[in-house]
Amino acid sequence: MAAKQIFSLVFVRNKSDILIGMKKRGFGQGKWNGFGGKVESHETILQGAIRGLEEESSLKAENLKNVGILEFEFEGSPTPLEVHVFETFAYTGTIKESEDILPKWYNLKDVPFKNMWPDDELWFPYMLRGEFFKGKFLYRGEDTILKHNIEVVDKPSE
Ligand code: 8OG
Repeated sequence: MAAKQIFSLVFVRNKSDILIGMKKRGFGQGKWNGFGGKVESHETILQGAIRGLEEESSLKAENLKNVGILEFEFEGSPTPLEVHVFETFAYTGTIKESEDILPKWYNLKDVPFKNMWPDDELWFPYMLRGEFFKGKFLYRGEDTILKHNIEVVDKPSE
């Protein structure tokens, strides 16, 4: 199996709402998701998360908190993805649409799970409860989960 690819995924929150973005092109096109992307080899995961949020929304995060880890395998692909999920309630800047992403606030009661990665609906409740989670998913294509497991684990030390 090839080395994992490391990704960041950042959600900006307030008490009742969450900021997500519609991916306009590339991997995950047409889906609402948090912000982020591949972590570069010269940066820490946290630095990658801060950069990914800024590139895709123009917001600068303060106090990013790691809330969970997701592992994805795709049938037929030798390279698993490891996605480090963060949230922040504190940020500066003004939200801007980028070439790749259209950002939008959603009330937590109206999160558009039907137009998101299918795994999100399964682990969002852990994030919203503040339980550090570790999820593993085996996908067929971008729409079918063949196998999954989610558990609450101790948060790794930073
Ligand atoms: O750079 P790019 O936007 O292509 O990075 C992909 C982003 O999508 C990155 O933030 C990690 C995230 N991501 C996956 N798979 C899944 C998934 O199943 N659910 C969610 N919510 N995000 C995912 O790569």
